[in-house]
Amino acid sequence: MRSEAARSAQAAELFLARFGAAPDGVWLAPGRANLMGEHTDYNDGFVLPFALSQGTTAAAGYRPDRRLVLCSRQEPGREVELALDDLAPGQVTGWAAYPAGIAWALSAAGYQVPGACIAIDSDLPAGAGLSSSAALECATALALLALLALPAPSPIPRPALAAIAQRAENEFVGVPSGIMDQSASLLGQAGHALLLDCRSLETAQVPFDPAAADARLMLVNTRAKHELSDGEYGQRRAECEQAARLLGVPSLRSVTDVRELDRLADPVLRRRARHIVADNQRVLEVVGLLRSASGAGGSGAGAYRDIGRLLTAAHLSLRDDFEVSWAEADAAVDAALAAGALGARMMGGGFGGSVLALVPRRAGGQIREAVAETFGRHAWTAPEFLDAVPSASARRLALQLGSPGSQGGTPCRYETKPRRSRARLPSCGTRSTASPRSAWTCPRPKPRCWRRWTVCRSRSAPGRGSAR
Ligand code: GAF
Repeated sequence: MRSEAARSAQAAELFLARFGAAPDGVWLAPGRANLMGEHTDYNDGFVLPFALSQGTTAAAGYRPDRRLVLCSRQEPGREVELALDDLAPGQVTGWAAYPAGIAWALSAAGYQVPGACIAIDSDLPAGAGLSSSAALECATALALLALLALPAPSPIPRPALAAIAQRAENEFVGVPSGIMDQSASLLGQAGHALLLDCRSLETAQVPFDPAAADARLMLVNTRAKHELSDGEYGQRRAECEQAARLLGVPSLRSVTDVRELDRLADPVLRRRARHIVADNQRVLEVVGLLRSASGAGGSGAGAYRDIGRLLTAAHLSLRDDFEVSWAEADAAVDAALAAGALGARMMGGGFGGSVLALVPRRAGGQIREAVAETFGRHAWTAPEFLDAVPSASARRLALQLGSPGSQGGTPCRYETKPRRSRARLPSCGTRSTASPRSAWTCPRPKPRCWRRWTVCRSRSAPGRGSAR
C-alpha cells in the first residue's frame, strides 16, 4: 500500500503536470467494502460497511472564475471543463458527472462553490464494486468545501455531506443508489465497521479486527464490470418498494419476521423481500458477534467462524432470492470455501464486481490459488486480489510538493512573471502545445483576475473552507 505522503505527492504532481501550478491541497476519500447488509440501505434497513485503505485523491486548486476543470489519471483524454452556473442534472455524462454532480449538489445545499481545477487519481479498480464513484464524490466534496471563498460558519457534519453526495449521484448522475457507500467513505474508522441504520441514519462504530482472530479479509475483483446505472439495480429497488406497498408497510425494514412475507402472492417479490428481511437480521447478528469478539478478552476465533457462516448464507440469499449474483462470483465463492475460507459472498450491487472472503490468515495463498485456478479453467480474465483492511474515512492529506526528481515545489509559475501586456488569466481549462510559459490560454484577458489568481495561489494550506 502506498503511504499517504506518496499519494499526496503523486496527486500534486498530476495537478502540476496538467495545470502548471501546485494545488491548494490534496484530499483522499476511501472506497468501501461491505461486511453485511446488501441492498438493505434503500429499504431503510441496516448496513455494516467499512472504509478501505484504497481510495481516490483529488488535488485541487482554486480558480477565480466560475469554471470547473476536471482531469483524471484514469481517464486520459477525457478532461472536462464546465461552467458552474450552467450545471444541470443529466447534462454531464461519464466519469465527470460525479464530481460535477457534487458541485451542483453543494450549490443546491447553499454553498458558494468556487471555480476549481481538480486532478483525480485512484487506486480503486473501477467497476469492481468498491465504490470508486462514492470515493470520487467524497474527495471532490471535501476539496470544494475547503476552497470555498467564504468559509462556512461551521463545518458541515459528515452525515449531511453523505446525503449531499447521495443526492448528486441520484439526481445529477441518475443512479438510484442508497446512502451506504458515501457514509462508509465519510464516516469509516480504522479498525471498525460502521453500523448504519438507514432509517434513522444513526451510526455506531463496531470494533472489527479479524487479525486478532488470526483471520483476514480478502477481496476478489472478478473483473466482471458492474454498473449501477444499467437497470437491474433500479429494478430491484422498484420490486422492494412494490413488496412494501403490498404489505402495507413504509419500507421492508418494518418487516422482521419472514412469515409475514407469506402474504405476498408473487413468488419473485416474496424472494426479494425475504433477502432484505434476512440480511437485516444478519447485520445485527454480525454486530453482536463482533462486539462479543472484542469484549471477550480471547481471540474471538469462534465469533469469526460464525461471521464466516453468515457471509456464506448472505451469498446464497443474494444468489437465489435477490438474484444479483453472477457466474464469476459464484465460482469464486465456491472455490474459496473449498480451499478453506471461513465464509465468502458477493459484495455490492451485484451483476459484477467483487467477492469478499473471510479467510484464516495462513490460508490466504491457497485460497488465491484455488480461485485463480477456477477462473483459468473457465478461461475468464484472471481475478485481482486485494486486502480489505478497515481504514480511516475521507480526509485532507498533508500537501507533499514533489518527490525526488520531480518538478514539484513550484508554487505557480505565473506568480512571479505575469505577462505585462494582454495578460491572461492562467485558466486551467485550455492547454496549448506550446512552451510551458505560453501553455495557458484564456478567452478573457483580465489582468485583475490575474492578480487575484496569484494572490489566491500564494495562500496555501490550510484551505479557506470548512471541510476537514
Ligand atoms: C451499491 C449502492 F450504491 C449502495 O447504495 C447499495 O445499495 C449497494 O449497491 C448494495 O448493497 O453499492
